[in-house]
Amino acid sequence: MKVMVLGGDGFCGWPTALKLVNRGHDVMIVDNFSRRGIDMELNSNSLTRIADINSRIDSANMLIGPIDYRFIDIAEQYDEFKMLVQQWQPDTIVHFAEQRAAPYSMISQKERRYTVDNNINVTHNVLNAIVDVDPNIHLVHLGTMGVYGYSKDFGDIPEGYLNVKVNSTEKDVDILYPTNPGSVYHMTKSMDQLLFQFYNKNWKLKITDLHQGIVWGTETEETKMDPDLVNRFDYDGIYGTVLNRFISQAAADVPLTIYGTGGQKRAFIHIEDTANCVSLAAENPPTNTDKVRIFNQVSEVCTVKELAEIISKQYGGSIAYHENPRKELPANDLAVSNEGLRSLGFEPILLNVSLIDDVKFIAEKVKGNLNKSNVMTSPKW
Ligand code: USQ
Repeated sequence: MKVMVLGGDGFCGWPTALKLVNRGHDVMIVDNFSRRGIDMELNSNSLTRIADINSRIDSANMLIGPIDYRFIDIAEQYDEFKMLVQQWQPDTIVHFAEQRAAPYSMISQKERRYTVDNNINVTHNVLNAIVDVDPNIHLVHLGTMGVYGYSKDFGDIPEGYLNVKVNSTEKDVDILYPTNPGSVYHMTKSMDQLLFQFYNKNWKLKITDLHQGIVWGTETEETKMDPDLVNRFDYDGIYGTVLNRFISQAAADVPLTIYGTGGQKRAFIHIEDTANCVSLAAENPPTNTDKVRIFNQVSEVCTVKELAEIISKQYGGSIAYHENPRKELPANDLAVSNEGLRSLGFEPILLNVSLIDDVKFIAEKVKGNLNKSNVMTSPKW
């Protein structure tokens, strides 16, 4: 299969592109390196050293299989992107090309507008290129659990659609789950859903939207193969996700930073599973186009406090409670279905001490790169 991976230089995109190559697919990465640019803008850095794209591509071609890349800013360069799709003729487009940090999207009007302009334009341009070039291309999009909000107000979180009974007609219908985003970033993923719904209704596009939980870990089978294939590891207050932050904090003797009570329950997934789940979704396109196919890409749920306690018990680090910079429930219950991906063969990797040990090992090796002044950089909203 020919798979185009948009945003294939990023934290989830790169290991997924490598996984797809390793599973025998022909891969083309399209990226504008905005994530690398934001590192410079924020004066932040990946804990691991990440090779430039040419070295990454050379190493992957030598050790794994056929992979190429093109520099295109899809939000701004529609014609160039459409021409590439026309020339390269992908069977599947995997779309990671969005600004993905909630804190970044809440810094100021500049970042709020960038996040909306970039994310919505990229999604809309990709949909248009598919309509214009070949409506049979399967689009696999990386969405987020954050579109649902994090509560049990409507019971366990289903996969995209909520079954409701309409009072006036007493009919049962499936509606797109009412969105409840907690940041401008999460709001853009909620808006993506409407774009998908319309393009599916009007042009019968084949779309899979993967609502992913919080990713942890940094390495996959493929990124371990060569220093030039190493993945990023964010620890800062803007791009670092909570468990990776705790692990790197424990390695660098920084007290673990719980925001608020730590009662926030979230869904988690290991980076290896991200790559595997996207591959499964790409290899098993929807068999009908009656509606957008939505899967929850998550392994398990856990509170922030539980995570901190696991890390602190294992590695002896202390815990510090900080005033929560975010507007979110101080504590919540959450239960999530992941039946769709399981039905395709997904067997989740669960949080376990040996895996956390692996990540801690890396964090230990590179802890010299941790800039303590980047740990508490989240904006308040
Ligand atoms: N948190 C802490 N301490 C920290 C950092 C975070 O207590 O040092 C708490 C936050 O307040 C929040 C939870 O941990 O309640 C998760 O925060 P996070 O920064 O790990 O994750 P989030 O901002 O929700 O975003 C991440 C990814 C995003 C993805 C989302 C999936 O950056 O791309 O869409 O996870 S989900 O959270 O399921 O919506």
